[in-house]
Amino acid sequence: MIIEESKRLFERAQHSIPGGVNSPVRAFKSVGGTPIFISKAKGAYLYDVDGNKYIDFIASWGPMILGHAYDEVIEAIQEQAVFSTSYGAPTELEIKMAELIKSMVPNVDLIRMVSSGTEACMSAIRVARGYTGKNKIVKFEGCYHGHADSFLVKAGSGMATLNIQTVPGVTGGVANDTLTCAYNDLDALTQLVHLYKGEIAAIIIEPVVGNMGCIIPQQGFLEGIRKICDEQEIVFIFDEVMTGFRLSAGGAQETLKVDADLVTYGKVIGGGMPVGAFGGKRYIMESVAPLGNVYQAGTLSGNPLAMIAGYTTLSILKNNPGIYKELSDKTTYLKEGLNRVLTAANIPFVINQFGSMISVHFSDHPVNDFESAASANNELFKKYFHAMLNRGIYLPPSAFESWFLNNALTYEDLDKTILATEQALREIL
Ligand code: KE4
Repeated sequence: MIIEESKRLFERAQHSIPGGVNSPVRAFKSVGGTPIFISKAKGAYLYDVDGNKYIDFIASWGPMILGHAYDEVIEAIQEQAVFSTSYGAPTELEIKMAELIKSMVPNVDLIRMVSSGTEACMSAIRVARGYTGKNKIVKFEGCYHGHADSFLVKAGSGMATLNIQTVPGVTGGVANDTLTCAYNDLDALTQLVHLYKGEIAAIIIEPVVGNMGCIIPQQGFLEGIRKICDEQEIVFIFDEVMTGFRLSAGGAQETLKVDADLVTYGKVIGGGMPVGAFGGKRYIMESVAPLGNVYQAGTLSGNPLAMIAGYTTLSILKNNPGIYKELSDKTTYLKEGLNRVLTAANIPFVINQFGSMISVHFSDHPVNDFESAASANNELFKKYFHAMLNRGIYLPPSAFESWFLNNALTYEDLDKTILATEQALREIL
């Protein structure tokens, strides 16, 4: 693969942008090599600045569930743009968006638009603290809820990728109010909640994890947290930035049949434009300004261009629920093919899949929490990543990320990915 122009651009970028990228996971720092600079994308394919074509398994880290440059979405953005890109005043489009979301997901009476998943999660935590009058939150090791200070404690995604365990600039005061516990360990959580009885405002979780690779909640885990939150008057927050509108129209609440008190969204909700949202039960959301005193705001929140991209994307998903079965079937087909070639290579591996989320771990043990994800052979993953990239398959550049399928992928693309894996394993083992 010739990537001379990407190399030139990466060198130039580092003179003006920290690390040459606007988000650390894009820098290939954990897998090594030069990040690929993209020139355009269509459907399931990315095209880099050297003219190379890739089958895309990142989908912009989740948003591009319909595939890139989906005609209806692009046309909607083009039509809206001529009426200006932002007003800073309410519009009917924001009401339609809120009503559409409420028609798709359970337990959301009121919802507030923001511009990123970080903002959504940061705001949800503040609402939980303001509503309960309690300070501490619980997050799970390896889960990632964006880069707000409270969450940068034993987080996944880029922090795990770069092995950053504590972040300079996050004060001890903030970190002390963030308690952590291993994912899938209900006993440890029960003890933690007992130890801090009366102090915990919220428990926030990725109901299906994407930021340690894909990790699935064990039977009874989420239900057990729901029970603890009911008994201890703790706000249960589902961070559905990844799972929302991806696992099903109703997201993880619908798919896993567990109710959250507050839910956060991002990624798919904006169809690739900057949109996040937090919402939930009216008696909690009524704390949010200007109704209540929990202040939260945003210049570009609900701007018409982002709204029309999200509204069009969600409408397509709502009106074509078969997309979810198509995506899940394609992911299962991919899993079965990868399972076949990885078994034939006679190496330890685990494939975790849930709906259209999937990850491959070179591990001789189950991967069901951060410790087991971190103890996999991630050096081998780095070699696998590059061997696949050189064959035109663009995987997430980290073992601590879920792969995301988009519905523009064909079974021929999946066969190419399975064959590339077989060839890559011959090369690297
Ligand atoms: P953003 O602020 O990046 O829109 O969303 C933060 C966030 C919150 N919650 C979950 C479950 C998330 O996965 C994310 C962001 N995910 C990462 C990838 N794992 C975004 C990619 C990046 O950081 O560039």
